[in-house]
Amino acid sequence: MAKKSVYKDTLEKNHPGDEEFHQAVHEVYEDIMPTYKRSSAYKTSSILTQLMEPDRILRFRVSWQDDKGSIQVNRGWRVQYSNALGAYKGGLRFHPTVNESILKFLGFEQCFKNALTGLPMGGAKGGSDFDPKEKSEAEILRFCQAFMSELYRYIGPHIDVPAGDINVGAREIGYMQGHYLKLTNRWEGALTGKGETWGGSAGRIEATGYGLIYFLQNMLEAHDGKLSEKKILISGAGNVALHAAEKCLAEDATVLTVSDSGGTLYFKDGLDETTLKKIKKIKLEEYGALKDVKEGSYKKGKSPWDIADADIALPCATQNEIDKDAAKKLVNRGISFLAEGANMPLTADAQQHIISKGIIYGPGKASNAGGVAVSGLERTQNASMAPWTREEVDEKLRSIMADIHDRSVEHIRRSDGIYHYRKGANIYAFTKLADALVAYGIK
Ligand code: NDP
Ligand code: 2IT
Repeated sequence: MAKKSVYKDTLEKNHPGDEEFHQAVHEVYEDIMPTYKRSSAYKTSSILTQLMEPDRILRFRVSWQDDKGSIQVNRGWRVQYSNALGAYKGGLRFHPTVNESILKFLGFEQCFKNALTGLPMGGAKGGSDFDPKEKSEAEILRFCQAFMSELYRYIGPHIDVPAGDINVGAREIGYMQGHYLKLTNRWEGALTGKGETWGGSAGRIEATGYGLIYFLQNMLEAHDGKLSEKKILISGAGNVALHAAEKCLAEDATVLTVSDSGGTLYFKDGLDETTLKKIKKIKLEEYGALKDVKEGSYKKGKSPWDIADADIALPCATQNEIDKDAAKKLVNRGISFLAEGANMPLTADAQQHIISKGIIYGPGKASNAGGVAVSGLERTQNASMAPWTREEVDEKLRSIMADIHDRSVEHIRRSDGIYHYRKGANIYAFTKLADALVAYGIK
């Protein structure tokens, strides 16, 4: 009879059908099992079972009035996953696909990512199945206020500090911060990703994309490579993707693609700065679509991996956007490095495939941690009532990403000349979380 897994049955029993959550847990537990098994304290403290169960999940109804005067009802959540290493911290996502499985996977990942930053932050995620597409400004404002009317009870600078994620950017954070002020009358750092003139950190908007490129540069350097003149496929055309593209151009790399839910925009000779500015305006300020961009050639329904050969892939859209077939395409396109801007953009099969083919792989919990790291710096600035300059923040971001790179290789050796960053990052973060839980006795 097959040996029983120490955690799989509990995962099935307590989180039935939560595919994305199972996927995230399996990936981590596969890597950390030898570390876990070596420690009797981890076993006595039931660390695997503790980490599989969020501290709490808050779910609430969000009723709001549309422009026609009708009441619309959405579901809202905050998964406060673990505050073992600091107050709960993580983004809010507004997307019709949002459900508890996705938020649990994101909350779980966030605990490990935040541990890697070295800043005192626990992990959380939240959001709603609200679809902002085709909604008016007034509807977005009313929805954000209705959402905060529930969420404000559960957050605060020492409890839980939300930020943005898919479809939650500076505009939505502004509407929620305004309503938090109205409801609590307290000016405090209860949200990050605020605008620079109203309490936000310089550089937070760019931080995930820029941080991704800093991490990639560390990966390249560790393998005797460099970024300049490399050809890059980027998926997504949101906050993370477009700021990653911006930093690539600044480093003389060639960006061949960006994409959105409609298709991919391909630039045979590389995206230029003027066009990138136009795309940023259309996607980030006007909430438009890539199909309306005049420059480049638009490939409806296609992914970047369907289109061109390149050296590096940066998936920056959403979870599981790359399945095994797409991973095979990436291998055939000659990709030698892949760093994740999105959270879990590769299915388990896809990860296995690219790792087995020797592609050097930067897992999101390490490579996209720059956003939450600068959120951590925003909290410090809010708490000390002293803002820092863009240069100071950028220098700190570069140094945090270099530290995350080093932490991701601290517990591993090169195999066939390359680092298996996923394993190293998982072991480092797991050890930090597990040691805290052991130290607390029982929590
Ligand atoms: P945005 O909302 O700014 O952009 C998301 C982009 O991905 C858009 O181009 C969107 O297309 C596309 N997209 C989203 N969902 C889908 C889907 N189901 N299918 C196809 N395309 C999709 O979000 P962000 O850039 O902030 O986030 C992107 C990823 O990065 C997410 O995985 C997020 O969790 C992760 N992340 C974000 C951080 C942050 O600080 N913002 C930090 C760390 C990770 P369209 O415009 O057509 O909807
Ligand atoms: O996935 C992420 O790390 C984020 N969406 C950012 C979280 C944050 O608190 O800045």
